[in-house]
Amino acid sequence: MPRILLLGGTTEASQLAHALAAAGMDAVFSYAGRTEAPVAQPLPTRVGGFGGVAGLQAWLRDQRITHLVDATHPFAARMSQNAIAACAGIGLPLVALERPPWVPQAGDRWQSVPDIDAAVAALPETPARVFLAIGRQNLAPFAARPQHRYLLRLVDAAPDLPLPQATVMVARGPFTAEGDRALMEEHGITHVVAKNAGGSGAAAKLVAARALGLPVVLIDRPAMAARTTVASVAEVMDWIAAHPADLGV
Ligand code: 3Y8
Ligand code: NAP
Repeated sequence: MPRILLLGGTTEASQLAHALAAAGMDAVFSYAGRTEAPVAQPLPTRVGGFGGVAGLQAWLRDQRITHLVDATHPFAARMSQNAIAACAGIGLPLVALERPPWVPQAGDRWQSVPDIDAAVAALPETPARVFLAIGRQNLAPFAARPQHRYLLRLVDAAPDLPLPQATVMVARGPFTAEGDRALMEEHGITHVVAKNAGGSGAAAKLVAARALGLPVVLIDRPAMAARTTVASVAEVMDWIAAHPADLGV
């Protein structure tokens, strides 16, 4: 009987949680605890870190987990690397549910950059009005460019932000292109900075930027070690079926 750990925090993870619950599977959903009130899931849910690779391995053993599904965000690189190392160390099957990166379409004015620091360097010297829709964890490097007016969108209100000219919008995705276009027009946005998250939940600002003819600084996702990866909930369900739990070991 499979017992699955689902590392969540994305739209696809929530979709998979519903599929596992509907199938009556024995599964545990895991959040990092980054937000005050994460969306409730239809599975037993744990919140918080495991304590690195060793902590994850101990938890997997104690909980008699037979399969690990990593459905975390493409920028949750440390969690994914830890899952790869933990599962390799104890011979546990691992699959990643990962959405493909966004690719530019006609009308897109994207500048792809490898990381946050390159995104900061890509902004102009002259003061701009920047929609910084990358969450809260990576704001500090932008303090090197205090001349810009930043519009920040965060899941939870955050005290003492590192940016002198920042307007904060507290909102949780998924977002709509119409809503993001209105927001960007209202704030006279001249530049958008985003992570190449893929998926549908964060794509709205790219559609809005295209419609408004705005430049987008798009941060490539971090490199990831080799692992089995699928792109749909159905493929995860097939993978679980194709990897029966070792009987009694
Ligand atoms: C805690 C769980 C679901 C999952 C929904 C997806 C879509 C909406 C869009 C913008 C971009 C951003 C951010 C974003 C989106 C989905 C998905 C996605 C981007 C929640 C959630 C958790 C988090 C953590 C949060 C980070 C932040 C990133 C905001 C829940 C709502 C910018 C990523 O304030 C903070 O500290 C926020 C931290 C990590 C990135 C960062 O580095 O700051 N996600 N987001 C998860 C946990 O504790 O394990 O609270 O319900 C989940 C979702 N956020 O069930 O439908 O699948 O991508 N999340 C990015 O893509 O750039 C917002 O504003 O346009
Ligand atoms: P990260 O930097 O890769 O992970 C840092 C540490 O946080 C991990 O080593 C682990 O702690 C803990 N952690 C991360 N995800 C976890 C999970 N699902 N369950 C339990 N512990 C977790 O992660 P992050 O980028 O901060 O992302 C945190 C969460 O937000 C993830 O669930 C991710 O899917 C979600 N999210 C992130 C982004 C983003 O842009 N980064 C966007 C949308 C959603 P230990 O080492 O102690 O185990």
